[in-house]
Amino acid sequence: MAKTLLSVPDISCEHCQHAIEGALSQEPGVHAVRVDIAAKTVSLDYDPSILTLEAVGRILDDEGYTIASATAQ
Ligand SMILES: [Cu+2]
Repeated sequence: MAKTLLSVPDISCEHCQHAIEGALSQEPGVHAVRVDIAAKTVSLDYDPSILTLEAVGRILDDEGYTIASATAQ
């Protein structure tokens, strides 16, 4: 299990929160995903043997969001 904090500057409202949480929460390997609208961050608990950060980046890209940085927690 890994925890990472993703900085996603495009997050601006509840729509963004629901889009990102909805897309990631159904992904195999994701244990928990929490969007903080004010901080513009995504807190992600995931299994790196199932899901890579590169794959997370592509999923967010499909939703229209770009990860600015990822910090392991
Ligand atoms: Cu939004």
